[in-house]
Amino acid sequence: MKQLVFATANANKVAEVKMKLGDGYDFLSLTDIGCTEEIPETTGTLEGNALQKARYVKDKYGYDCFAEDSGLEIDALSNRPGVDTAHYSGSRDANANMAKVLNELKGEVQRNARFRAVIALIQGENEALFEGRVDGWIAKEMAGEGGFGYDPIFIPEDHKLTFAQLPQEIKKGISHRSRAVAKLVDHLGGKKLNL
Ligand code: ITT
Repeated sequence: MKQLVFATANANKVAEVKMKLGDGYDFLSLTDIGCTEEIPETTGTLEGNALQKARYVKDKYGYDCFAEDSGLEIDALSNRPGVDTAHYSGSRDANANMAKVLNELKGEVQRNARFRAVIALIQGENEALFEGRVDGWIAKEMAGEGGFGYDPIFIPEDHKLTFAQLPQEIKKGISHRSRAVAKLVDHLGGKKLNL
């Protein structure tokens, strides 16, 4: 069975992708290959960062792999936090990050936003990118306990509740990550990954 590394240190991403995929490839985590250092993300775009993470693993460890970079883009904030989503407040604390966004949008009626995910896949010499997005808007306050990151303040279109309030099965069906992963699976010839 072909081996493929998912180059992420974010256990929530692994859990969400796991829910989405079945068997077909032998999936390895960064821990499995002994990669415990922080992988640089310095390019300034989701596409660039996803490729940077995947290339790092391919170059340093030799494995075929895929990496994902994702972010929240808010229209009224000129698409911020974008690549800075993970540490927008200066830390990775989700409550502090959401509080900063809510504060910046105080009194703002135009609250349109989207989550975007870009997956970079490297197999041998070949590189490919897959994008997924979900449109929605930013709630007035945090609500819900499910999910992770900014889920308590993101209401996906066609819904009235945040990603943290909605059943995770619903998030799985429409999320930016699920949509990008669906394209990845298609590209791999419909073969599913064994996570
Ligand atoms: P890796 O780089 O190791 O994959 P990371 O958490 O640093 O993990 P990113 O640089 O891609 O990942 O940052 C994306 C951030 O966007 C993430 O930390 C969350 O704060 C937020 N985010 C991404 N997907 C999300 C989702 O489905 N729900 C809520 N927040 C999300």
